[in-house]
Amino acid sequence: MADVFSGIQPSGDIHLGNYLGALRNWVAAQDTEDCVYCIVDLHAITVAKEPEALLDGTRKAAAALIAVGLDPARCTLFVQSHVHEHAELSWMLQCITGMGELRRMTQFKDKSSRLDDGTDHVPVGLFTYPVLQAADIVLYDAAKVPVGDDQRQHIELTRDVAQRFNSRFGDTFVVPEHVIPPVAARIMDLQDPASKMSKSAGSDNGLILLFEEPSSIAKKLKRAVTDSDSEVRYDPDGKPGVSNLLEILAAVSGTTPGDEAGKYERYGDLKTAAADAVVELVSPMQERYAELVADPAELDRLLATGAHKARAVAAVTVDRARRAMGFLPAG
Ligand code: AQP
Repeated sequence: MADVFSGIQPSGDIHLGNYLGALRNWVAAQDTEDCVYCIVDLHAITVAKEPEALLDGTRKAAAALIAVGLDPARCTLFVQSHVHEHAELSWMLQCITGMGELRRMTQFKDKSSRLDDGTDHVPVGLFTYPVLQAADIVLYDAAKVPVGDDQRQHIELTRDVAQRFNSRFGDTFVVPEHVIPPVAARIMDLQDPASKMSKSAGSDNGLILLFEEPSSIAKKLKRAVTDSDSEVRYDPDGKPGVSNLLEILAAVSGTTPGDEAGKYERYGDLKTAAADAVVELVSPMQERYAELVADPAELDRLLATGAHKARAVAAVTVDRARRAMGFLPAG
C-alpha cells in the first residue's frame, strides 16, 4: 500500500510545466511518504507513436525522473506496461464507467479536436484513457495524487469510479485526493499565456524543455510575451504573461509570485531573473541526465526492480477486485 501515486507520459522531453507542476512535488514526497511513480507508456500510445520513439522516450523519461531527483531506492519507479494489472483493472473499470462521463473530459475534447481530420481516426484509447488512469491510481491504494491543475478533472473521475465500484461491489479501493501545488499548478505557454505549456500544443518558443541548451532556455524566457503595460504585478487574469513569469520565478526560488513582483520595476529585469533562476535549476539536472542516458542497461535494471515491487502490490489489488466482482478464482 502506497501513500502517493503519480505518473508521466514518455512522450518526448520533460518540460518546465511538468517539473514545476508535478515532478518537484514527487521528489519532495519521497522523503516522508511511501511513493509509487509510473512512466505511463500505455497512455503514450493513445496518439500515434513510432516504435523507436516509444522505446527511446521510455528510457529517457526514466533518466529524466532520476536526474530531477527521484531515487529508485527511496520510491517505486517503474514502467506501466511492465505491470499487466493496469490493463486488466482498466477493463473492469471501463465496464462501470459511462460514455457521457468520458465525453465531458476536456483533455479528450482538446486532443481529439487537434487529431480529428474528418476520417474518424480519433483512437478509442484516447477516449478511454482516463479510466486507465483511474486504474493506475487505485491499484496502489494511494491516498494522494500529486499532479498539475490540468489533471484535476481526471482525478475527480477516478474518485467517482472508485466510489461507484465500492458501493456496488463492497469496499475495495481507496478513494484518492489530488494534491495540486499552490504555485505553478499550471505553467502557461511563453508565447500564448492563455494556453498551458505543453509538448503537443503551441510553438517551440513557448515551451521550455528541462534538457535543452541553457542559452536557448534563457532566450525563450527573455522573449516571453508580456503586455503593452509596464507594471510588474501579479494578476493572472489581467496580466497572464507577466504572472506566468512570476509563477515560474517564485516556484524555482521557493517564494510567492507577489513577493517576486515587489522586486522588479521593469519587465526586462524580471525576465533576466527568471532566465538565471531556471538555468541555475536545470544545470545540475542536465549533467546527471547525460550520465544516465549513456547507461541504458543500468536504467533497464532499475526499472525492472521497480516493476517487481509494483507488481507485488498491484496483483493483490486486482485479486481483491476480481473477487468483489464475482470472477471465478483461477484453480
Ligand atoms: N503546463 C503545466 N503546468 C503544470 N503542470 C503540468 N503538467 C503538464 N503540463 C503542465 C503536469 O505534468 C504531469 C505529467 O503530465 P503528462 O504525463 O500529462 O505530461 P505530458 O502529457 O507530457 O504533458 P503535456 O506536455 O501537456 O503533454 P500533452 O500535450 O501530450 O498533454 C501531470 O501531473 C500534469 O498535470
